[in-house]
Amino acid sequence: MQKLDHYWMPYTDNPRFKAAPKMIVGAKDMYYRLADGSEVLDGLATLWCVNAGHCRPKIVEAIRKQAGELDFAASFSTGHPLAFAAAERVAALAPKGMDHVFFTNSGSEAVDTVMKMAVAYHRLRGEGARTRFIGREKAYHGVNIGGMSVSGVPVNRKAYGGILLGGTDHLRHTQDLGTRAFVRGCATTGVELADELEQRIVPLHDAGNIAAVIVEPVAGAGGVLVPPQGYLQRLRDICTKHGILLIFDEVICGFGRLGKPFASQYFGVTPDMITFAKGVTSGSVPLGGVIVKKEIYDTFMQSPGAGVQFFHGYTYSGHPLASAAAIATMDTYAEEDLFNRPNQLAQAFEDGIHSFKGAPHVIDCRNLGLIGAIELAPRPLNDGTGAVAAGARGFEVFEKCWAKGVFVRPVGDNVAFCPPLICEKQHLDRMFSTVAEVLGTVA
Ligand code: PXG
Ligand code: PLP
Repeated sequence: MQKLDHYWMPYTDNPRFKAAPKMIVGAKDMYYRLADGSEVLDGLATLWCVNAGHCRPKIVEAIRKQAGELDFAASFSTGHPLAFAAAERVAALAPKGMDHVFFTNSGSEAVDTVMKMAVAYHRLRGEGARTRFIGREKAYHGVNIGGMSVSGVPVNRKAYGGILLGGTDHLRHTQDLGTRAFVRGCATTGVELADELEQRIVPLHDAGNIAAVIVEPVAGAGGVLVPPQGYLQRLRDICTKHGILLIFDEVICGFGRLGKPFASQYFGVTPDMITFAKGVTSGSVPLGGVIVKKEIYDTFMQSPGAGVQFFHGYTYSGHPLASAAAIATMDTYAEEDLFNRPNQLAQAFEDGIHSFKGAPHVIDCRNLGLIGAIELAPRPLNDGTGAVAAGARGFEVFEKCWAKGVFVRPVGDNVAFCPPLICEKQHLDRMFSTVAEVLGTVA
């Protein structure tokens, strides 16, 4: 029996895992392979990443080849062709006018990078007072200090209160179980929630002190919250009016999740900066980054004084293996027309998600493109105080589905669905029917 003591697992109940390990030893396309040879259907593209499916031949081959040819060359004052080629490919998919790409190794690094870029950009333009950031309740922007500070999932923040950035505020989230539960796609009500930016935030902080507003177009790890119709456009309009940068954190939405390369194109709203990660390599090698408008890049390049224009970068920014993986991943997306899969499967996916209306414990169903969630009422503790065991039902669904060979992710008491874009209707059917079976057994 392998020793499990030494690995401190991220975002995991370590003793619980180590007592009954869910150990994955291989993967192919839509499935994991476990040590006993059994298979588990991947209903969440692992961690919302593996959009092209697992171990796809072109991606595997590109990584193998690159490892033998150029294992590592840095991007600090030296370069290698693949990083430039990867940036060109990402820029080609990005919304029109967003054509410069800075690489990081993760989404968390992308978010802290975009925050530093935003502050430095304003400073270069003589607006050095613009240092505040506006995030949103229930947002997930990674775990580094900047991203955590603009995030809005309380459990991810509470232990670190003293080191959260001071200059932040949060818009309300857009969920309303009272009036907008069980809505298919974007709700027709709720656009006015964006007005909080202009009515409360701007007067309170003064526009001249605000660097940027950061939002996930569809919030992912906070429970899959779909924006009301017109909401993102209204945020865009208010930001433009007040000289505030708008950042879309597309770490989950990017690379085809909504049936377009980026959510920005799906919603027809162009931000100033986009963060991405995950799907850019279909999870095969860590990679993330920031895409910016030409005007932002040009402002840095035209900054006075010789030398480095942006004092920021990671040792592994633009790593050759990650660059090779990204190029092969984008080839795979294009060759298989995978960004169109959400459009082809949207109705089946939506019907599957909303078939849970009326199922035990289900208080909301939400979906857009190939991302969705059902929300369960938290389990009451029945101790006379009205307290609940938050997340217990969600976790039980995850464990029971795993035992039946289907992986879906609990985020609190939400059960999230985000299958690889290569999935077929039969995979959706299996995923939803397994969850339905399991829900009937959850106390
Ligand atoms: N922004 C968004 C919108 C994300 O979804 C990050 C930033 C951070 O990316 P990295 O690569 O640093 O993890 C994410 C990542 C979950 C879960 O609980 C979600 C994410 C990561 C890990 C777990 O479902 N999203
Ligand atoms: N800590 C030390 C001591 C380092 O030398 C470096 C990078 O040179 C870092 C942290 C940052 O590491 P990375 O560039 O991989 O983010």
